[in-house]
Amino acid sequence: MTIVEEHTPNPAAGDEHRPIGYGRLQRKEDPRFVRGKGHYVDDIVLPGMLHGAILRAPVAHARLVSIDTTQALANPKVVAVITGKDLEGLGLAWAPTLSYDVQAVLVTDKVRFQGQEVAFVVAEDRYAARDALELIDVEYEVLPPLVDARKALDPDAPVIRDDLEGRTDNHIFDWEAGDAAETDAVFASADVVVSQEVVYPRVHPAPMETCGAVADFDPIDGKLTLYETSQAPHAHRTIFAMVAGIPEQKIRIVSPDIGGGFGNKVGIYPGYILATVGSIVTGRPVKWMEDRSENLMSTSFARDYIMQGEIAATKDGKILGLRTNVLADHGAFNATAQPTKYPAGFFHIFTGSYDLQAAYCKVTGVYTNKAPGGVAYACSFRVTEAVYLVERMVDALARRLDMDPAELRLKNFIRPEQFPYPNKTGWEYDSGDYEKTMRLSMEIAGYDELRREQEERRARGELMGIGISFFTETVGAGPRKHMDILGLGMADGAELRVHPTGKAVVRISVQSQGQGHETTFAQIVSEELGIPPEDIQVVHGDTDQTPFGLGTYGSRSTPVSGGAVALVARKVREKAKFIAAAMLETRPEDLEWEKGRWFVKGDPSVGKTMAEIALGAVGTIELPEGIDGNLDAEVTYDPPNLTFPYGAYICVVDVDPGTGVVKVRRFIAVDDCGTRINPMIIEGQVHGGLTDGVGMALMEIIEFDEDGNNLGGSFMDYLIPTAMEVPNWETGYTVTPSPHHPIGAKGIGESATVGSPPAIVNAIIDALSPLGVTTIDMPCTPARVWEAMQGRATPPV
Ligand code: MCN
Ligand code: CUN
Repeated sequence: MTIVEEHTPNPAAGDEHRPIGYGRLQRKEDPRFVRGKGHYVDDIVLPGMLHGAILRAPVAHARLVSIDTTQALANPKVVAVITGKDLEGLGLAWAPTLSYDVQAVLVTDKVRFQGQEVAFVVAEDRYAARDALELIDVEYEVLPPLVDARKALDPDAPVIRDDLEGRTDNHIFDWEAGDAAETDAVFASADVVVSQEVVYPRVHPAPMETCGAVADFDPIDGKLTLYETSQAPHAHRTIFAMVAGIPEQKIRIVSPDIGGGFGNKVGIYPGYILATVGSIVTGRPVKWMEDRSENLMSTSFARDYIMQGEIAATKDGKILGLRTNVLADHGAFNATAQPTKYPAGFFHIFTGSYDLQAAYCKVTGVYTNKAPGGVAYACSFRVTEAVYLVERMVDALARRLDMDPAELRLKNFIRPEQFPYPNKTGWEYDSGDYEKTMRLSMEIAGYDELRREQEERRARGELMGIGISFFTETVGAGPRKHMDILGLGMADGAELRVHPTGKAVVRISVQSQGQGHETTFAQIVSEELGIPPEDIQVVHGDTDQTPFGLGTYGSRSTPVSGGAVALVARKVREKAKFIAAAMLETRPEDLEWEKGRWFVKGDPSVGKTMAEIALGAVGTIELPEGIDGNLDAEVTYDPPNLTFPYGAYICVVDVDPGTGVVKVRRFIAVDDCGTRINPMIIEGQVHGGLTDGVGMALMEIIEFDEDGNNLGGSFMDYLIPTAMEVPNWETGYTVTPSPHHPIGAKGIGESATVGSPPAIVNAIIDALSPLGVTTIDMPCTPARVWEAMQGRATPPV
């Protein structure tokens, strides 16, 4: 692993002791994780706890004729069986999705995807619950399934959502961004137009820990404690209160340690609601935990975008415009988690990192007989699809113009002086120096040398490819006037208290699934207050203990909650100034701050440290008017804009001419996420994301056969990468702070997943180009690569 340090820490300046940026502070959470002492939902065992299991539909589309639960109920270990009819009685058969659609909690009328929830058994143990599923007798009338989005709008397509009044087709929405007429004019004036269909297949985030919940409803005081695998506990609580009618103060949602989320744990699944109903009905706690197949077949998928891309340019390689028409397969219920204003997420960042004259996109969403959810899998709200499209199109253009793809990108980048840059579809990019990052990545790769090596190998008949991707992301949703989930605006709270002994606790509204928040958020407070990170406890994941906020997804924790934490620390610092002034019997305006202490201007020896002030705050001195005796503060941070991290990725592949097996030989990733809080954690995020990228580019896909059967329902079929398939990552970085973020940080959690697939696929196409290959769809399995090498499935560009 190579890390090219852009600026080397300078120990003489005390850099390595600074909490932010330089120090490779070890993660505070790891001592418990590496010893197997993490505390996950499935570790929770409550007195008298029962276990729930879900009966799932074996077919994709069918009318429910009847359910007979008599035999299951006769089993002595079974405590309750809940069906859609029972939920109808409670008004809970359907629940709102995060996109203002509704989803069946349990089927009442019709099965709409394979694996859909049909009944819920509550039993004394997990095995009894599972076994009892087989005792439920269900009669289905099978209907023709629709699993091909391209056929969803055909007049003879089966109508999936006949539950929605007046619905006669499978159309969900049409959404557009950019100026169509202006884009048409630019395309008409261009020397070159390249068109290509680019498909991002359905994939699944597949976190190590599946989804689950333990519901504990106390019938005496009416309080529901719900332990859940949730990336957004506060949003879940509010939505639960609205849907279930339980008063919000009587709901406590706890998300303990989470074994990976990757977007899979943003939504509210029927299982969470069923565990709750199970607990209310039985008066005992109920645990429900998915198995792997349930997770892969029934919870939030990602992508499933069919994109018709067009790029226009002058003959010397100045890109003029981009145009695209997208068919978005949303499955049986529109349940994508994204801001209401943006049914296609942030896909309209598809103008990428380039200075264009015009751009236009249209996205059409359709229903199919597939599991709902969507967006999830380190996607930054569809930025993944956008980046994949533009980076594939730029490479296609380079091939058409016979230009080097790096040179073409360098020629078209938005220049540093153009920031803040308003793009053609409505975003304002905050900051960037793309050329610098691209050149650093080329330097680490030894780009020119690689091209020479490629020529030599080609002469010997070897298939070596070099692929580039340069991406810009939109992460850190808010501001809340533009971004919401079900009307809840995207902002985050933080509460900070410095205890009398100078130790601190910061309470945040976002939720780690492995990203290391307990460490990095302590580092932010430490940077602002001078308290060592190990003396700062970060509390998250419990709605009874933390302030309201919208949670973790779209790499928004650092951009939004990180901003809140920096600001709340500054507020505490300000309050400390007044207390210090009282202690020093001077005026606050006569004090000056240096790391960890307020001192008298011009007399640095007279001052008070944070710990002294904290003790003073609860002591006996007379405090100034308006200052109460606690060193604490709270804020809600509504960010003025998103942050726009970016990166330059270069991938080198070798394709075996005999088998079509792709080997990723090298991968160079240079990221810019603004101010870097913890370089080690950032590197870990990048390594993980790059591994995701190898998975999606080479092996991951959820496919369906024509009967609607999900063919990716286990890890035997849905392949994920192992150490065998990944190279030794070579990472580097540049630092271009966000001008509007309190500490200049941008998000990093999804960058590598977003940025790496196009680099890998571009490298594969580059490797195969001597054979006339111009396009290939993911995943580039040996079979698909082989097909392409035989000249099939690859239309001319
Ligand atoms: N960080 C930093 N300096 C920066 C930016 C980030 O040190 N300039 C640190 C953060 O403080 C945090 C980590 O890097 O500890 C990731 O931060 P951020 O980019 O803010 O992303 P979030 O914390 O909001 O995490 C969400 C993001 C998403 S949306 C997915 S999907 C994903 C990802 O994180 N899921 C993950 N990375 C994951 N990593 C793990 N281990 N598990 C998941 O489920
Ligand atoms: Cu889209 S996956 Mo992350 O935003 O939780």
